[in-house]
Amino acid sequence: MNLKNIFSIFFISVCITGSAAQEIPLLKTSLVGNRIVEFVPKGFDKNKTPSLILVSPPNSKGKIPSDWTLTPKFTLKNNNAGAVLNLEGNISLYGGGEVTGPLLRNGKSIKLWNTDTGAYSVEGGKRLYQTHPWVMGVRPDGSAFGIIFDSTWKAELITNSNQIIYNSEGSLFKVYIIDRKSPQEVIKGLSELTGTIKLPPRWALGYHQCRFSYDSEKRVMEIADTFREKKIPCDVIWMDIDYMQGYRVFTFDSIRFKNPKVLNDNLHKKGFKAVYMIDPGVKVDKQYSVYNTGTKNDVWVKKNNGEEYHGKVWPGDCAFPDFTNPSARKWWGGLYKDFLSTGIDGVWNDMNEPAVNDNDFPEDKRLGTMPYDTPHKGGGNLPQGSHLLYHNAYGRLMVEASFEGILKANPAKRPFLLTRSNLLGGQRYAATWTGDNYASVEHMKLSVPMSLTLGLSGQPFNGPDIGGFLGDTNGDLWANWLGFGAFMPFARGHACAGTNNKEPWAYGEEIEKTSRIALERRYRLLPYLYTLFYESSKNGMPVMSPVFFADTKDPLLRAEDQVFLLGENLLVVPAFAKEPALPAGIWEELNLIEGEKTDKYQAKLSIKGGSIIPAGKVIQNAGENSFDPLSLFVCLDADGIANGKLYIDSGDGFGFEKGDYAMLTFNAVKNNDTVVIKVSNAEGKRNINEEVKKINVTVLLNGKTYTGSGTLTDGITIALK
Ligand code: NBV
Repeated sequence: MNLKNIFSIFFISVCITGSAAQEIPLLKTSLVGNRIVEFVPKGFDKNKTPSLILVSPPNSKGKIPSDWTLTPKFTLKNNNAGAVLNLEGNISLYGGGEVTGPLLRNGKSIKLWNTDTGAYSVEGGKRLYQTHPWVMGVRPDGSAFGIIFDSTWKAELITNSNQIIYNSEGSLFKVYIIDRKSPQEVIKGLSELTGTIKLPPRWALGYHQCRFSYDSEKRVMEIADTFREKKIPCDVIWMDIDYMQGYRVFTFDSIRFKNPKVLNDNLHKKGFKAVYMIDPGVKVDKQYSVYNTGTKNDVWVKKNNGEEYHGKVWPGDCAFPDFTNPSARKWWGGLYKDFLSTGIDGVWNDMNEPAVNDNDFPEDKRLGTMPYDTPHKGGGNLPQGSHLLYHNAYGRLMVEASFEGILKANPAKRPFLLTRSNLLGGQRYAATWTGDNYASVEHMKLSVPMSLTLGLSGQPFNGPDIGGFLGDTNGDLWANWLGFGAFMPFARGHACAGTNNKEPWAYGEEIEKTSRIALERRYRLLPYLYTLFYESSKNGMPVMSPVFFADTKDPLLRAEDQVFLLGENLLVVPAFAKEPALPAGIWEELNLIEGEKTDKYQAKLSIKGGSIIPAGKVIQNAGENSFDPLSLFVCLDADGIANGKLYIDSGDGFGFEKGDYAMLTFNAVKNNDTVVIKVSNAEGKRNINEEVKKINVTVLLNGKTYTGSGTLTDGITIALK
């Protein structure tokens, strides 16, 4: 070993631990995808650190490219494995999944230990509900790389400007590095390893209204009726824990939610869907069938002495399914059949860090979850292991079980599942929201980088509790938040028990009008949004992207996290944004709804030169026909050309997998004083002649608009005068 090596080992050791750590040599390095390399340290044992992040173990695909430069160093200190990637040059760092703080992650550290953290208060916001051991680096030339630490052990992730450090409290793990020409290509690589979202039902892209809790069937219908009376678009009403009988999961309160089938039918008649909460904790109650069948099927997490582990949650003492065990997952999934047969459309898995209330323990004994040495059974590909290994995967394994059960119960429908806890790769099973935020301007602003970072960490289907969950919300905060929250991938208003009413009409007439405009704008853009979700389900690209995606070489955009892009062609500038760094080039303001321009709360929207954005008409829920007529907004590039896409299918079910969809492509070319727009039905077998009859086109050019209309087949010519 030469002096240089000795120095580097010493340097790594001191940087990681403050005291000496042993460097572990590499056992194997293989190319496992297009510029994706797998690194396996000597001594790695999949029975100690199973992979729960990747879709499946990747196969070796030939030689590592000769220009490959990135190699992690593995370390072990007191049997705790770590890895470090040394960085050269000026690298912008992103990722880490669910994080507080800015989009640009240089000089940050987070704790990977899923935690119920109201108002993001635990450890100053460094520890949240989810685990994403993933960092992406973007070089000055716009090329990028990403690193996955394939481990679920309790850990810390440090993103220094010259090093990415991952220190776990468990055994050795594999590392994957993707090194490609752009951040977009790196995100695609992440999805090649960890999977993509499944295409959600179209209704899930509408606006969702929630509260902890709408506490009776009557109250739920009052809320639903008010949306329709006031003509404020909305697709979903959510049932939080109060619908349950004494907080027992899979039951309904015998007085206040006596007839869930009737309630759900009534909601459906008015064009709403119903989503209900299910927590992992099952009340220990020998009169309760879920507890009894769980016991019979031997599904509960047990302590080292073989007794059932019990922890307090809403219903009091609870037993917890051991989701590491395939038969426990199957049993859990099976519970959804009867439950969903009441007409429930979607499911919300909460408290699945898992969160346990141990406030009656002495302060130094409080963990907020199971003791770390609690054993989990494993089974199938998963070894037996401690809670320290499986805690960060508990929510992810729960949503796998829920997803499979929901799909089995309703095989002809696309599952919609929302989860609070998850793991990198868990986007394969569930959408997410950013937990219990606070009704403050600070948390409103924070919701943008939080959502962006989740999108850069493989989870495009996410959003915050719009308006803020904890604390009272005033009209000004609500309107500001909804003004841009209406363009986030998951758009749901939510409120904690004991706080003020937070529906769009709760703050008086002016804010009600603002809310209607904001949501009408979202609903007009549903065709574009749905197309983005379809593409994301294919290639893993975020739906909501950072503005540096518009020009990956522009250093001024790297830290911008007030404004964001929807897809790559629509810029959203929230009303709160102060001197944001905006991408250069042609961007034309897009107006969709009368009155939006003079409303101080609405985000400003602009279309990128060279693109065509498809839009629908204002509808009250996503089940209505949006394309009567279809609108196209055209913004030409400097050469007078623009292109766009529109994905159309039935909105639910799996017909699209057999070709029942249409992918339209639009192409606009300017010749002297006219713009000619051609539509082609590029992919799919769906006949859309009845759905899309008339097309209205608006060309946006130098701040002016030119309009005209046509049909699918004729092509459209717009005169620029
Ligand atoms: O089920 C009640 C709440 C829910 O509304 C919220 O969205 C979750 O994040 N839940 C947490 C339990 C505790 C709330 C104080």
